[in-house]
Amino acid sequence: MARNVVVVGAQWGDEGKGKIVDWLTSRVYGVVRFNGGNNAGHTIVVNGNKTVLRLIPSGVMHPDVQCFLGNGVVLSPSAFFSELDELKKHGLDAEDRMHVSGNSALLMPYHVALDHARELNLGAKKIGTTGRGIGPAYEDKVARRTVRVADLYNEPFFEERVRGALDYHNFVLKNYLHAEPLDPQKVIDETLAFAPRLKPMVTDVSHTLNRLMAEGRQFLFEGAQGSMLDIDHGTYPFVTSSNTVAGSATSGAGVGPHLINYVLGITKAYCTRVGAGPFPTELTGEEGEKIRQRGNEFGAVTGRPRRCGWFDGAALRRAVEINGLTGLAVMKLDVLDECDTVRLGVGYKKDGQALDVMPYGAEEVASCEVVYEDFPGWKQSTYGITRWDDLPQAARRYLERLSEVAGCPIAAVSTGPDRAQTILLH
Ligand code: 2SA
Ligand code: MG
Repeated sequence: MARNVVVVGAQWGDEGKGKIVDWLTSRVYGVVRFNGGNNAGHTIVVNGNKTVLRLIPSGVMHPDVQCFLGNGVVLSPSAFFSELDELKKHGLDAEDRMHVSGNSALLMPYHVALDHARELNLGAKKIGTTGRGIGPAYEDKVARRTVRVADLYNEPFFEERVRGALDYHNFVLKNYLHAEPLDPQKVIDETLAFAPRLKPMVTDVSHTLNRLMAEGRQFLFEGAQGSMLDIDHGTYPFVTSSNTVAGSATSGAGVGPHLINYVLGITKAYCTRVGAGPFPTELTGEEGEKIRQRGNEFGAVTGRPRRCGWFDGAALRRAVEINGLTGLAVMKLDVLDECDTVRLGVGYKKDGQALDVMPYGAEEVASCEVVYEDFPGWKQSTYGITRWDDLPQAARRYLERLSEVAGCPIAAVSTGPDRAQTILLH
């Protein structure tokens, strides 16, 4: 595979990016996070102990790999350090391999308070956020009201900015959201307490990456969430608050698009979503429950059961276009092993019109009807298969059609959680 690779989720998140990133990391010098914050999550096993990575790039498991958090990330210092401490507790000290952009917006305690209060106020109309303050943190950044990592080292400026932001947010919390306001001094003191520990990691990530790439070092850009949660291209307003598409690897890390050589889209052989919003191929009955149990589909950060359904070709075609996917990694094929029939969404119908790509906007998507093609189940185990030719013929047919509908070649198929349980195609 090519030098610098961007890995993105091609669905609604939780496609299994962690496994692929971990697997590709052995070839690279560094792994870069460029969007989102501690709303991402995947479970890893460190020295036999299960732990969840949220903010720290999945590549951290490889002992020599450098980890970068680019300017596009919203950084909660408390979440960041508790994650580092958790890793350390399990025998992985990764602190000296962390590089954090001074331009990253800080995710502050008031962002978390706002996220919670808003969801409560929305009631039945809530987005189903992860409650980590991600939306409010990005809002502050775009409103030019935020504090950034580098501001921690200019205390008078930091204080003034936090007081200014809290003046505004406390008013909203108290009068509009009927929630408790926060004490500015407490927020300032608590956040500044993280500054000394963070200092050695603060870097000009953009310049560092450019320099190292010019020296021929290879990097992997690890996207968080999925394409259908992209703030612009996703099922708005049921989306996250950052751009999750591959293009944001460049703006969120400060490198040019010419430095990206391959865009790998991760998709499951079926589909899941957490939180509210349209999901045309959703299975609400027993069949969905079977996939949830077999696929262990529960959120890594919040533990929420994920909604499960069939593969959605119209959504994937959209993902192929908005990311410019070079190849697909199809994950968790084995979860479908026991299905009598496997259904593949090949497009939508809306008002009698055929659509081959998911339309924009939640309302539009919700009004679509899915067009399916049915495939006979293979009814045999694909678990752990490592060669394409060893797959049952029915499974190969299904995957070939999936690739055709998506409009993108399959680069890899995953048949189990282990690194080795992977079929490589090119
Ligand atoms: P937010 O918190 O503002 O980003 O939520 C907005 C929407 O984005 C969805 N979202 C996610 N969907 C799937 N996985 C995510 N990360 C965790 C994981 C989720 C978890 O990897 O398992 O543990 O529940 C993630 N992060 C955000 C979210 O559900 C909202 O629909
Ligand atoms: Mg996840």
